Amino acid sequence: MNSATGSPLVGIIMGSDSDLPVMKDAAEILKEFGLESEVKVLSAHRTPDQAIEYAKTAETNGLKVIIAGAGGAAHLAGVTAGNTVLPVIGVPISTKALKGIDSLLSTAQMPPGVPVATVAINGAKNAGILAAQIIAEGNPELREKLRSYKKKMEKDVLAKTEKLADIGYEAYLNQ
Ligand code: RP5
Repeated sequence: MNSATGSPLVGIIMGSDSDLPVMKDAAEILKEFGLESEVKVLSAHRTPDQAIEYAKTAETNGLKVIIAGAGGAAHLAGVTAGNTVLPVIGVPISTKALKGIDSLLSTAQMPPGVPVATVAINGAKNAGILAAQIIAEGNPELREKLRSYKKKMEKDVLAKTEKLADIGYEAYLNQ
């Protein structure tokens, strides 16, 4: 939340509600870091006026980062980036026909001057973490939460490698 306005700092938008099972990962990880987000379905193709309006008003509405997910001819992140100076993180959504390669290329291959920070196909969790890292600039408490998150990942992996060494790979696979 923006402590001055009480409004969310991150906007999570997606081209269809069919993207929600992936995009919810961004909202969930942001919540883990204590950041509220607003979640909306807005399409660059089906609701172009509303998608552009959202991007144009995002800054005055108190948002700091926008995460935009779409699949196929995935133009939502790009159109959003073209209409705001806020950082835009693009999430290419996996597709039936081309497994999300179409989404990845159409999200990432932006023209010079209009960047979209593109994460992996279905990488909504990383989009949320990246948004938190952007917001953490000048926010030592949030920085600390991000540091602890990384520390926990390290601990978890080291515990796994220790167990693997203890019991061997065959027992590890059968556990
Ligand atoms: C894109 O088309 C959406 O982002 C979604 O990934 C894809 C399919 O949309 P639906 O037909 O499921 O609504 O615009």
